Amino acid sequence: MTHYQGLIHRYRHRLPVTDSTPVVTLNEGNTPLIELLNLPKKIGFDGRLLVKFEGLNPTGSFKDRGMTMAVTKAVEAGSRAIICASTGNTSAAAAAYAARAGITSFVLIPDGKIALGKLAQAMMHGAVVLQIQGNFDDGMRLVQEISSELPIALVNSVNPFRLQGQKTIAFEIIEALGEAPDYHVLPVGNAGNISAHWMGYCESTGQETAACGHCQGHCPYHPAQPLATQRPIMLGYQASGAAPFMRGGPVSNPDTIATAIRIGNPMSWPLAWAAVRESGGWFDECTDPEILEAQRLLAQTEGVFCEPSSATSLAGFMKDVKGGRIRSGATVVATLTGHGLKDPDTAIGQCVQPHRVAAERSAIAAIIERSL
Ligand code: AN7
Repeated sequence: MTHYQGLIHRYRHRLPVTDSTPVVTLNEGNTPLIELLNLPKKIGFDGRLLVKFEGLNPTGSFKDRGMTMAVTKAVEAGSRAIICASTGNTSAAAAAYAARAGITSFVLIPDGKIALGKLAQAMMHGAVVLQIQGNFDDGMRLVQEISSELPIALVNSVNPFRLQGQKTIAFEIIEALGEAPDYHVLPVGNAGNISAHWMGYCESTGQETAACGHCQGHCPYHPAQPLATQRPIMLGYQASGAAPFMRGGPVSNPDTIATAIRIGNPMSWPLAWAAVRESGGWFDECTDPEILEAQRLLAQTEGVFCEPSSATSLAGFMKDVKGGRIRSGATVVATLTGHGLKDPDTAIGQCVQPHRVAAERSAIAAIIERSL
């Protein structure tokens, strides 16, 4: 077969798999890198701004990159069940890849605090859904305890195979641009993704990173020749109500409308700090109104609909452009981590509501004339 078959097939020489590994894939990865044409002008940025639209993965988020690896390795090791805690997207991906593999998935989600589309996905793919009376951090603690006692594979990003899959985003960006960008901006929740991006960029330039020391020996996968000459400056943005990296330690009652990143005690704390420190970058935070504003601006000026958490990358970037912290003329890539359709409630709640109008030509024409 010659058609695209997912990131494990595409990058098998740079991932911890062998020819006999039973690959579980939904053809994830290979997402579009879209250059923004209108938004940069609007915010007064004179460089290039491109978005890597991870919302176009099979379950609508970047989690599919990690989940193809985690479930593949779980099946290879003989697991019949997987478990995760999730703010929504991990549970959707875990449920889908478990269905694909024919194994059982258990997902712990915070009661009432996950977007509707994600809940629908976990249920539809047949996961055993446990809505806990607690937040993501409580769920994370519980799944670590349970997976250490029962024969169930833990597929949160503390599983090193998750980051191995997610690092492939950097490979795709370098291939598309012919070089790494000057800056890479992304939202930070549990902090696995920023760590994985950095691992991918470091491997592509042949450089070592703290992440190598934590992936259980699975990153001697540097290509023979470096594929890029530079690594980007990594900028990680959090929601103000859930910003442990800004507070210097865990936050006990995280809250934000961007429910995907409603996380107070990120698991990849040291790796994320290493990414920011080694790249000369920084963390910053955005308020909920700033996040929603960025989500709307992107949707309405570029036709790209991401979920609120994903828009945190643009909200933060816009703030840093305004503050003069971004070099003039730079090439910037923003990861849009999930699709806007995941969270229809938040989208509908912040937009101009539909006109309610009689099914009559004159009434409709009147509204059109007013809006032209
Ligand atoms: C859309 O699904 O943690 O910093 O349990 O869904 O790697 O955690 C989701 C995280 C950003 C943050 N954007 O990434 C989960 C979960 C979206 C997300 C993040 C998430 P990390």
